[in-house]
Amino acid sequence: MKRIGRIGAEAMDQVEAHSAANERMITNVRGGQTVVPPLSGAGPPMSNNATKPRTKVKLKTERPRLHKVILINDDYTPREFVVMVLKGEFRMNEDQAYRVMITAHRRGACVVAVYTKDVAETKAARATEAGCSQGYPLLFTTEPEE
Ligand code: TYC
Repeated sequence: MKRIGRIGAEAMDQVEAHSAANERMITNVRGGQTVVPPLSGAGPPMSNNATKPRTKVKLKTERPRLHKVILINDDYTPREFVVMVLKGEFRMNEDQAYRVMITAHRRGACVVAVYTKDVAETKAARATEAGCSQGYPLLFTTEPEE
């Protein structure tokens, strides 16, 4: 009985020690990190460094990359038709549409506008189809902006 009692007491000490540590751990869980703070004597009084995350997490929200719609010149599509398509698909007035058309005509290509990838591709496809449906080789392409 006496022997059993002594072993029992040791076992109880161990249980005490473990549960005390567990309790300290459980009460110090912060942001997924479990930190057991020093029991005493380390650091200035009331400093809570051990429970604070050591690194700041800066959340970055990146804006979606924009894509250019580019008008390509050709020798067949009538100027007025290009202007009409630009006005219809890209919300341009006569003046803006004419400038874009004449720039593509003179230089070979002209950036029409920038949009998110989806919108750019849809508008380029619709505008190209508008020419195609009338038998013109009018072409709008897209490419990501740097
Ligand atoms: N070059 C064409 C012409 O002279 C007009 C035109 C301009 C066609 C721009 C396409 O992207 C274009 N009729």
